[in-house]
Amino acid sequence: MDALKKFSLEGKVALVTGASYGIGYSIASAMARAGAKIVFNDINQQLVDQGLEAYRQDGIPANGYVCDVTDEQAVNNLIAQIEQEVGAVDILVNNAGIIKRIPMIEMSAAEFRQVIDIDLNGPFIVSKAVLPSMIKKGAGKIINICSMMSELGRETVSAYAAAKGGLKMLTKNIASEYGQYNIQCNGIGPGYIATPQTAPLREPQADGSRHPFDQFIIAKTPAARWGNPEDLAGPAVFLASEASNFVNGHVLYVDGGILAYIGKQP
Ligand code: NAP
Ligand code: GCO
Repeated sequence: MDALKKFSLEGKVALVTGASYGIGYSIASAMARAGAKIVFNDINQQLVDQGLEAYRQDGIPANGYVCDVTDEQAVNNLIAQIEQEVGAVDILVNNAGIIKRIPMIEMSAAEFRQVIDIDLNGPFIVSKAVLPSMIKKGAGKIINICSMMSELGRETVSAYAAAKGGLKMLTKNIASEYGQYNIQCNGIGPGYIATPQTAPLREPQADGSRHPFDQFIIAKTPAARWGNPEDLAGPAVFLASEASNFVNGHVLYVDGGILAYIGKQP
C-alpha cells in the first residue's frame, strides 16, 4: 500500500466533541481534508450553528448536534442519531472541555466536580457509547485531548490537572481493555495553544506590554511561541488513521518542546 494512503481517513465517520471552534474545529477540519465525514456536537444550538457556518465557509460538509457530553442519555441518543443519519462512528475525538482557574482552597466542591464532570466523565460517557459499534466493526480510533497538565501541575488549575491526569489513565485503560478488538485509544497533549480558553493568559497589559504568563510561556517553549490549533491537525490525522494501528495507549505531546525544556535563563 502507498505509504501515504495509510494516512487517509476516506470513508470514515469522525465525531469531534465541542468542535464549533478552537482545537476541536481545527482537528475536525483536518480530518475532513483527510477524507473523513465530520460530525460534531456542542453545548448549545448557537454554538452548533456558529460551527456549521464556519465549516460551510471552509467548504467542509459537517453534521452538528446539540449535546452535553456529561448527559449520558443525551450522548446515547446522539450516537444513535449519528449512526442513523451518517453512519457508525469510526473515530472519536474527546475534545470538549473547560477549565476553571481558581486557587484550590478557594474552589468550591461543586466547581471542582463540574470540571471533572466535563473533562473526565464526559470522555468516559462518549467513549462508552461508541465502543460497542467499534467492537462490532472490528476497528476504531479514540483520541482523548489531554494536556500538559496530564503531567504537570500549576497554581489555580487543580481540578483541570486532576481531570487531565485521569484522562491520560483512562486513555491507557481503554487501550488496554479494547486493543484486542483492533481499537486504538491514544491521547494528544497540546502545549499552550492560542484559543479562547487561553485568551486570559495572553491579554496585553494596560501599558501594551505582554502578559507575564505570555512571556513565561515563550521562555519555557523551545519553539519560542504559543501553539495554534493548526499545529494539532497532523498529529490528530495520524492517530485517527491506519498509520497508527500499532500505537496504543500513548499520549502524543504537541507542545513545542515545553515538557523537554528547563526554560530559558532569565
Ligand atoms: P475551548 O476554546 O474552550 O473549546 C472547548 C469547546 O468545548 C467549546 O466549544 C465548549 O463550549 C465545548 N464544551 C464545553 N463544555 C461542554 C459540554 N459539557 N458538552 C459539549 N461541549 C462542551 O477549548 P480549546 O482551547 O479549543 O480546547 C479544546 C480541548 O483542548 C479541551 O479539552 C482543552 O482542555 C484542551 N486543551 C487546550 C489547550 C489550550 O492551550 N487551548 C491545551 C491543552 C489542552 P463553550 O464555548 O460553551 O465552553
Ligand atoms: C493554564 C492553561 C493550560 C492549557 C493546557 C496546557 O491555565 O495553564 O489553560 O491548562 O490549557 O492545558 O496543556
